[in-house]
Amino acid sequence: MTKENYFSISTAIDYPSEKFHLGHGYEKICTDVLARWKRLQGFKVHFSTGTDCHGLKIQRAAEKNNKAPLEFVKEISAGFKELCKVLNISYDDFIMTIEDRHKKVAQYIINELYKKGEIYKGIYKGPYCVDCETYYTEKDLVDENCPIHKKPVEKVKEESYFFKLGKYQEFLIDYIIKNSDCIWPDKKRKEMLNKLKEPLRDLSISRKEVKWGIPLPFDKNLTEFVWIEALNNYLTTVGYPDKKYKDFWPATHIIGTDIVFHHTIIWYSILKALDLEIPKVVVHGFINLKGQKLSKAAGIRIDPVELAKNYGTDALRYFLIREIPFGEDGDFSEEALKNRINNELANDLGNLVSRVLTLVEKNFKILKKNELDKELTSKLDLNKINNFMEKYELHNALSEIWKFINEVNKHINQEKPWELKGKELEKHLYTLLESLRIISILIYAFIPETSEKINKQLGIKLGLLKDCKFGLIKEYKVKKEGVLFKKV
Ligand code: ME8
Repeated sequence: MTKENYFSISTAIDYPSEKFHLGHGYEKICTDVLARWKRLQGFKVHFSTGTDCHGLKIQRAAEKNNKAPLEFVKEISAGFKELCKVLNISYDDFIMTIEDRHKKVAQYIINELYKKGEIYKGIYKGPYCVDCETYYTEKDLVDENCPIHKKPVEKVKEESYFFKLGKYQEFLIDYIIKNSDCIWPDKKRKEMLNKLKEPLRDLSISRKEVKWGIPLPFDKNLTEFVWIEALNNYLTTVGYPDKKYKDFWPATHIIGTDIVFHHTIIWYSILKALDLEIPKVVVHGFINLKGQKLSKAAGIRIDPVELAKNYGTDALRYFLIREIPFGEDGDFSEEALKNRINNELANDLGNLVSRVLTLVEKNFKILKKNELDKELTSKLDLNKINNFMEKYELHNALSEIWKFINEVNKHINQEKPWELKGKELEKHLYTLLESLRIISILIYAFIPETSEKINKQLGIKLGLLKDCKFGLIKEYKVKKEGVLFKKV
């Protein structure tokens, strides 16, 4: 395999300061869909996720729970791992930043920057929001509060090391203008270019008072600022600085709207300073509940594990991707979830599979390859689906797949195969089985368990996207099993 066949994708690493919520689940599902789609395209994929274990926010959360930070982050991180399992997230690496491999990489990177003269010592004075683990200027504040959390900030004044972020202003503007697809969606790219109209300040990268962190290799009394350390996780998981990291670098980072600055302006500058390639940053929207931000403090929390247990993992995955246009904020509603399960999953897809398999089982032990019904096969527009996926329009890709599912349903209603006999029936049913096989490939990235169930009933193995051609299977021996989706 050449480098062109490798693809690396990551989610943000979550703060294990409290239990996960639906927003975390949503990000993992979107990333999983993209990772599985790349595998279907034949890529060798590296997909990483994990938890961001250090810093003041975690240190305080552990104290509040009367736990040592290490014990605390291990416990909460186990919950995030369980979340991945329940949501059927096909990650290759789950990193916790307390691991030795990460400590080594983080210390190596900051030391390289120090040796290159990118870091100097000074005094940091200014507001800091612990919830965001972010330094602000007085100008950033809204009514003296953090612009994101709307809570009072802390005033920090301490000896600190600084990364020469300001020096990268021109590079960033030039890079982000020239690489029009480095940040998706484009409105986020423009937002970052707008931020770059203001002069960038150098960035404090160490904390004196925070003991729960990775010590600076060149000044062991200080710990590394958690954001800089956390961003390094993306290099840890691909094995940097060992040469083999190059196969999987640069990665594509999937993140939420609140951390674009960190992943572009800060991360791009660090990578440039290290002479490393710049990753692509893909930004999804936020999930709200009745227009309100999910927040434990305000009692607005939706548990994705509970939803998956009540409605099924695939139903939840399908709903989130289909309902919320990727890149936009969206509202969660249980009513809308139920509607989509009943109509699109149980009726459109579930009934289709059940109808076709019943007809085949009733009429044939083995159904051999046959002439195709061109009227139906011409209804599938693979290019359109592929193009939507390339443009990160996941909701439109799903909707286009469903268009085909409904074309197949319509075709059955019109042709009434239960009235056909002999050659005509064989031709008709073979085309229907081939349609189900292709549908099972196309839905795999979104609802993998359902795809596997369909394949099992068809008596075949899951194919790749290149197998989405009608007429590939020589003979079918189907075995119908229970319903795919129960109505709710
Ligand atoms: O930001 N809807 O961790 P985090 C959708 N540790 N996505 C949401 C969301 C919501 N309601 N709430 C949060 C951090 N997210 C850092 C990342 S990466 C080097 C360090 C997303 O636990 C959020 O945008 O606060 C982020 O991408 C991810 O969940 C983790 O958020």
